[in-house]
Amino acid sequence: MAAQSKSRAGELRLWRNARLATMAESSAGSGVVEHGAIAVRNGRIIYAGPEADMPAALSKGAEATDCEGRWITPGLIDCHTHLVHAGNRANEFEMRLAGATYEEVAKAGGGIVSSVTALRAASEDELVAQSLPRLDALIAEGVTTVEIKSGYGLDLENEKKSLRASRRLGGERPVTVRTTFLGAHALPPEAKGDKDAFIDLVANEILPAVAADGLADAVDGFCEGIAFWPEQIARVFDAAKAAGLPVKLHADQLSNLHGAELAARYGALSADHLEYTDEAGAAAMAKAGTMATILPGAYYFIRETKKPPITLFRQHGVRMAVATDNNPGTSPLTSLLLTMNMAATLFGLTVDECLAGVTREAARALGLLGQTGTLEAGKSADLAIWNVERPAELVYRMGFNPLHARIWRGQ
Ligand code: DI6
Ligand code: FE
Repeated sequence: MAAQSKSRAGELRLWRNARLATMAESSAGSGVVEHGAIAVRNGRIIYAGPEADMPAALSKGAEATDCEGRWITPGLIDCHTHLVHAGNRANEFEMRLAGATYEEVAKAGGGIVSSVTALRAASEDELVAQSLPRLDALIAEGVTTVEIKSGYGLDLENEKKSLRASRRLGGERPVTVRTTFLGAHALPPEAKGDKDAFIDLVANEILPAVAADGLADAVDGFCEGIAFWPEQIARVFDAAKAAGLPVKLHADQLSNLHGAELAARYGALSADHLEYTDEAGAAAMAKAGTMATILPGAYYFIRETKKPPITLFRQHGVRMAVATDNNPGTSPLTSLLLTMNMAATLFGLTVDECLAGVTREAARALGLLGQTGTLEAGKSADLAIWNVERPAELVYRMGFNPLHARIWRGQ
């Protein structure tokens, strides 16, 4: 990797003597190429396949890197995070370990509202500074694309601040950031218990303003008894449609409010969590092409016992992505590698499902499959190069990072 500093965007670059897990849809399993090479020009893959079959013209004059037999996967994609937040809730964690209930924690000023208070008090610069170490932890494990939600601002000014901070993170580091507006996340204190009035504010004022400023790539909501009812989420989704933004949903995490069907009805990119989703929900998602985003970190951290219906998703052909759900309350997790291990160990996903879940399927869940997520000609050269004997090791280990190098858009 010595020649990296000399490279320029317009130059032809080559990674050779590598083993590839292309994750291409057309291939079986992980799309393994044993003696592989990847050629890149202007930040795009122009060839990925057997080194012996590569057109000779592609290697002429190329700046070549000998990968010494290492594995290359697509750069990892974390398609569901609340990474931009202020402070943390370790105190709440400690209280719960000491036996406090959620209500007691909430009464002591804990819960989601404490994160809202902290975010409102933080400047945009502080938010960026506090969020960078979390982003860096993801990047250190080969992440090249990350989705970041708002939802701790809960008024126009603070939601915009949160989304601007997310966009800025993409300028601070070599990583693709996609932002999601999650105004319907929780009820802020000033709403005084009036969920309908707050949803009106989100749908009629905050969302259109955020969309007009180009601050959001998608719209999300939290459909749950402790958050918002399906009819309320539907009003937010109608506003998203009017603004031309795709939707996704926190659905059926703690109870079955038929969030999966709601997401499907709106043609959502994904429905996420899904622990309490039933067969009708899985069938509706399959029919609509709405994906499942599996979030084992939150399941683990809140010690949930009901698992998402993975078998039903497979039977109905619902595609599955896997993500950290990084957030201060229910998933303070910044390792996509550990998340894969959890998805396999806790939910029984196969190695191929885990790897696809953080690459190809995560790209699909963000509407980015045309740009990234697999090692195929035409895509952005987002690569992760690993010191492993086989890709299964990426899922198998816990708390070990075998990343050798990470390439984002060819650099
Ligand atoms: N589901 C969750 O698990 C988190 N948000 C959501 O919609 C919780 C976020 C928090 O407690 O801060
Ligand atoms: Fe979440």
